[in-house]
Amino acid sequence: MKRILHFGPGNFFRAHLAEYTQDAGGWAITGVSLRTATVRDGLAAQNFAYTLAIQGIGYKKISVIDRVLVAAEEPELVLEELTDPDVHIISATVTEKGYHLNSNGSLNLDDPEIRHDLEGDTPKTLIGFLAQGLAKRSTPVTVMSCDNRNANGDVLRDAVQSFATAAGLSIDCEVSFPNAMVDRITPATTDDLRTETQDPMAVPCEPFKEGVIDDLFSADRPDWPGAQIVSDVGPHETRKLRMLNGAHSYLAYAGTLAGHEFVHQAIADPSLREMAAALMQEARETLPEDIQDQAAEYAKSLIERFENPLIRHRLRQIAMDGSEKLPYRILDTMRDRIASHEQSPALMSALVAWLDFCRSETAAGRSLQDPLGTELAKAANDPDSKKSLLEMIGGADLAHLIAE
Ligand code: CS2
Repeated sequence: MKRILHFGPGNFFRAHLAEYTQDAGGWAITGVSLRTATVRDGLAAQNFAYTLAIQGIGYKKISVIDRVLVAAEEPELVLEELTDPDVHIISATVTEKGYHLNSNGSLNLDDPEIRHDLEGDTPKTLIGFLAQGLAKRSTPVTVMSCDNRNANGDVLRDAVQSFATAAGLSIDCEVSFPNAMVDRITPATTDDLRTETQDPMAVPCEPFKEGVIDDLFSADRPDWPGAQIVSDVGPHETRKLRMLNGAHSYLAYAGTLAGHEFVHQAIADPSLREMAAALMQEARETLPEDIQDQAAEYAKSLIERFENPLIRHRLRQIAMDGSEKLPYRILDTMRDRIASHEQSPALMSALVAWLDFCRSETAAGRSLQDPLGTELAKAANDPDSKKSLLEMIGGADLAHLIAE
């Protein structure tokens, strides 16, 4: 049977690519957890099947995954899978920080985990595994990033290539890295859901889902029902990252500061709602003209999706890893607007909300859940914390716009 080898079999993947692939039929998925055995052990205890709890619609059994490997325990097996001719797609949802990039989007060769992978025999990171595995592979394969990043496929291709160059590896098999835009709001599983479904591995998600992928497959792919295979994902990706994720990040920081816990509570707060809608409008105006009209409907539907009280999406879950998310959710949008001489009051409030969030969490003695957490907390204590914090996310050029 044809296979997808997927790195990062967490909730988002289990609510998105896994369901799409099951619906396509005829394919199986091997999951790879890089570090912990939690997902493998949980799924193995129930023959790898789990309940997708589509909030407001019902339950669906997903049984397309038939194996999960834990890279930290069995790296050799993972490397073997990477060369398996039955594997036609290697996909990944390892979150933004799983790519170990610099703020300019290139691979951070000084990152301790990347250094480990360059120096040792057995890798720990997605990038290390891909470079080593592809160097040993001889049949064509598609490597598909499903993480929230601009040009996620291009970025992954460049990161793998720089790793290979630094490690003296040569990748000779035919391989493509399509860009992909993936969307489905998928919060963390709660104990209530586990009890309600009698399934410790259940995954909650909203009914809406969207997947748009570049038509750039080096090997076979499932016929994913509803997915759009297009010649350029770029505009779809920018729409989603700037409008949905940008507004999400604003609500996460401003909403937490205002004392809310969930997205549906923050969006019901009139001043936050108004600002989130204004941010979507500012983001929308930076999109290519041919999708601006469609984006007006999209903004309306986003507000409705955020309002859904059944999706108990914690603001603090979205607030995590801001240093990785803000550059392309907020900063790039602001820069595009500056270039066309437009003001960005709503995007600015999102940035200020992040600055205030970093400062107030640090003042309260809570650590920031962010790969740069320690450095951000230090910067938050600086007398000129605005400048120091913005510098850390590559946003020093925008500091003069923010009054204190
Ligand atoms: C969220 C996303 O956690 C976050 O940062 O903005 O996970 C969001 O829910 C998804 O991108 C929706 O597709």
